[in-house]
Amino acid sequence: MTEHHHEHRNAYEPDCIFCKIAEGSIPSRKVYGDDEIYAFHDISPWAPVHFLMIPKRHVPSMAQVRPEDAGLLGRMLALAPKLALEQGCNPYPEGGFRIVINTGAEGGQEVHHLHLHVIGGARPWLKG
Ligand code: DGP
Repeated sequence: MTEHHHEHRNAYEPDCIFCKIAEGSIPSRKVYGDDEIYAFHDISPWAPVHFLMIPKRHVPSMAQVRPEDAGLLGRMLALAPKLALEQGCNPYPEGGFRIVINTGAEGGQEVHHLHLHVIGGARPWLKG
């Protein structure tokens, strides 16, 4: 992937796999969808519950987030607990979940379309 793709925040990036998942041209196991947010099961889960939440609009990472994105990010975070319970996470406080946003190479980001990992259903695990 070139710098071009890391910097641009167009509505749709044709080379982005999560843009294709959001529009349905790459299949995924849907958890949730609305006008601006899509959620789907991670293809290689780290725990019994592991889904990803993405903005449908292409934002490469947290590094490109702007003040005008605060509402969208807030809606994603506010939605996560409801989806986590629906997907089988146990209730707080005995259960719960973890939300992870890998950002950039040193943050462990592999797919350059902003995504929240929502992970639970078991005691702590770490990636890798
Ligand atoms: P990250 O390292 O935060 O960029 O994690 C990317 C995650 O995306 C990783 O856990 C695997 C998942 N993933 C990658 N490609 C696909 C795909 O085509 N479909 C699904 N469902 N998940 C994918």
